[in-house]
Amino acid sequence: MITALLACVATMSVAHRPNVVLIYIDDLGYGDVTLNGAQSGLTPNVDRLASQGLTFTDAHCSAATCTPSRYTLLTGQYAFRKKGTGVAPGDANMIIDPGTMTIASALKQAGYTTGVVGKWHLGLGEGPIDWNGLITPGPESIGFNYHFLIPATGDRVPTVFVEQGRVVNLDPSDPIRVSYKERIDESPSGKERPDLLKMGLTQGHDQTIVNGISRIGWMTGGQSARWVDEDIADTLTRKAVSFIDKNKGGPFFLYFATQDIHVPRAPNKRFVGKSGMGPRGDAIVEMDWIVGQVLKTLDKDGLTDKTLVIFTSDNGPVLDDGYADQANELLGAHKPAGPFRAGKYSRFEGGTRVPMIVRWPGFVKPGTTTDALFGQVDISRTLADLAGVKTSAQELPDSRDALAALIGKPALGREYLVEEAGALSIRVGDWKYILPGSTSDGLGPWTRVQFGKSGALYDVRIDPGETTDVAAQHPDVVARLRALIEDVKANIR
Ligand code: NG6
Ligand code: CA
Repeated sequence: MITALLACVATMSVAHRPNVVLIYIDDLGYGDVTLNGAQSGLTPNVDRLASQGLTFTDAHCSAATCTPSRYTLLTGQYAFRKKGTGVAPGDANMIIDPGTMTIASALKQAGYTTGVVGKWHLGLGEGPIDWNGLITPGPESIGFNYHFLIPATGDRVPTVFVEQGRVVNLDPSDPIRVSYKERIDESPSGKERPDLLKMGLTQGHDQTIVNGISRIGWMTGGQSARWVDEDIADTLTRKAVSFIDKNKGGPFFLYFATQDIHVPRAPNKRFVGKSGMGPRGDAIVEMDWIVGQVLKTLDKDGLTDKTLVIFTSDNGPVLDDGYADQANELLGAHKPAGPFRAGKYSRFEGGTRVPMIVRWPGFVKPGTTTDALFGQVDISRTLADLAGVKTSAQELPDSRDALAALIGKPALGREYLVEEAGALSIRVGDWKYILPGSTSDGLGPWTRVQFGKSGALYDVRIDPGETTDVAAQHPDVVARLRALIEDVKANIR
């Protein structure tokens, strides 16, 4: 009797405290995976994950660029409530205040071992950062037991990894200095010596050259610590796999944020030429390999059945993002945003509607699809509640428990969802309303569209590509959605 009871309690706690692996891809568009229309064979591992899990057709990241999207993901607070959450420079200070409740600190409270591997882009330290000493506060101050980071992005200095607060492979006799204000680098810049570059530029990215690729920002020293872009996927994957192996006793939370498929797109030579679409497509193939390695590790460690895997992206797709890597020229029939308009940087659906798959054997029915409106803002509270952590209303303030939607139980999804790209738009059911102003259009930051004083209204069910503005026909809907945006901005609902 007692044994049966204990067994039952044990099953429950396993059920309610699954390991969690959150695979967060950078700049991956809705249409960049085969299951959403990309060429067959491009993403076999993502397809496998989908065949074992639940695919979302209407899931959204919280903003159309990296920093605000990640800020919201981790803190459950809309980035527009917090100053300084725009795309962060490589020497930005910690944007999330130490001690803030996050997915990591919530799960840590529940007894999880927590780790982040990959792109951070949420700032580090406090005041001028000394890259040669212990860099703190960092992820440890918001609940991560372990971190191995790209501090900002692949295209921003410093081009080094930071593990547990220290630059990896740093030779103390060759200290690192970083500046985003003045030139400190005496070696030729990307602007001066384009002939030294293996990848040309279209915009920006013309300062310090590292590994034949020029970057945003100035950096000197740290030669032995500088990464080789073509090896980043291997390095990050090794770290993620070893975190899983070490913590297989569980429960653990791994936030694995890839550099792929962000610029500079420099996949390992194993993947070069594999997509027929040049570096951007090959980076998708590399990204898919990474996913495969994670799934393989879970299988090998016997963790597949006890692990909730979430696969998604931080913002929509972009083609030319500042490097001349032929993303446009070699695109062919591929549609990075699927049927949706625009991509990264945009308030159109392509900016935030991203691929999302959830796998959790026994709880999520394999090979299913949901059209529920889902916002990544809800991931933090959903996981905290799942782990049984009590949080106050001030913590994870904009995040709601969306477990039913996350595991594909009949659920309506969010009744409204805000989409941030500087200014806001909102989805309510099939309505999509964009406030007056302008936003980026197309698959890059280069072209913009200006809205009239009523903004723009679309019915995304019949017009997923947001081609026909029906604001003039529905002034009542415009007024209602506009008021709702104002209310969300002013109040925590
Ligand atoms: C832009 C960069 C772009 C990319 C982006 C951030 C230029 C011209 N463009 O400023 O390349 O780094 O910032 O992308 O420098 S994100 O996905 O991290 O938000
Ligand atoms: Ca991004």
